[in-house]
Amino acid sequence: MHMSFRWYGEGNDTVSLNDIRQIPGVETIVWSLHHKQAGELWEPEEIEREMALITGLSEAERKAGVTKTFNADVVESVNVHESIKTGTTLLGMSRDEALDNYIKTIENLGRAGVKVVTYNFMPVFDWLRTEMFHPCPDGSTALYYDANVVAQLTDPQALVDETLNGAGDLTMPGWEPERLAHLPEFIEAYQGIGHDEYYENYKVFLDAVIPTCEKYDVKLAVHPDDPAFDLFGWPRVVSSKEGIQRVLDLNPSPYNGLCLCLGSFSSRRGNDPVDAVKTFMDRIHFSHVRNIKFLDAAGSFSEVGHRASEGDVDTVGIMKAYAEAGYEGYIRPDHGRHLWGENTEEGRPRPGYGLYDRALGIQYLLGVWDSFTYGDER
Ligand code: CS2
Ligand code: MN
Repeated sequence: MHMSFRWYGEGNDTVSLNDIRQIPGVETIVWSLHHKQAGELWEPEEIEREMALITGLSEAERKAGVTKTFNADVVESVNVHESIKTGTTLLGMSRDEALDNYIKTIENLGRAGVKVVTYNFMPVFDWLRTEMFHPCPDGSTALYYDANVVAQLTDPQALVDETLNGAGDLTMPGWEPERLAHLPEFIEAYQGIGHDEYYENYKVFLDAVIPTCEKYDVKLAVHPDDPAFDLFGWPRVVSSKEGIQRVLDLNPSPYNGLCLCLGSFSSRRGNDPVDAVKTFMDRIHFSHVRNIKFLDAAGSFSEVGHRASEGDVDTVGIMKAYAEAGYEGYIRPDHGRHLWGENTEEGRPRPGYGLYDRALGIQYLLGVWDSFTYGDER
């Protein structure tokens, strides 16, 4: 197993590579070219530049005697253009053009040595929360989902206007103001697309991309829907055990795999994360391990610390299942709470992506892992 940490890049993250270096056990930096829009081609030079930054050391670090380095094996995410998900031409891009750019991007990443490419297949938006800095009982803040608020809203624009106080304050990926400006076009493009049609479009994507993944040894890893149920009447198809199985069956190549995010998966009542790990082990290339706590019958939840007893996700059972299977893929803690001065007005981190709670999460996950593997790996 390779422990990893997500980093948003120089000047784009409140956490530095040097901070991450000091967290015991981190081998891999999970990265992306965050300025790229869905559908855009990633050029070899920009890929190499970012990877060199991640895998190298600065002059100052070298002088100070630092020797620990990272690999840049995992990309999260290369986002999928809406034309691919809807099977139409959207925002001036045809499905074929978007597929072509995706395929070339995989080739460029593979040539540069990247092993896993994560993506999601959620309609229009990435993850959704109703609050980014919700106060927790211990004085920290965390990402929060109020199911009652969402239930009262009929369309995403209302969520933006009424709950998130206007697009200017949005910090969720996929909810950028430029994207929201096209909401009417998205709504129209998704007319008539139910779950079956969506799986068909998904298959077109996989069948187009997987041969290149095989050729360049890049494993494709889908992140479950977050939260794991339909929103605004749009189909979400990576939300349950059955849905995931269907996605894996769309293209049976082992390169068609999962970034199994157990926090996202567990947001759907009845989903069993430990069972999912055991069931899909052979196709899990990357995994996010984190915890959430349900707050009411409607399914509202708060994100909580990684320890199993903090919430409803059995993070010990998850790590035990990985350890017993001799899992050789990548794991990262996912969102953390904001601690120890991270939740002040000045210098707030990207929601969920502060340093401290993710560092604590790593130490917990590694502690659990070691308790099941100690002796085997020495
Ligand atoms: C991530 C997702 O921050 C997060 O919640 O887990 O944004 C994830 O990176 C994407 O859905 C994968 O494409
Ligand atoms: Mn995740």
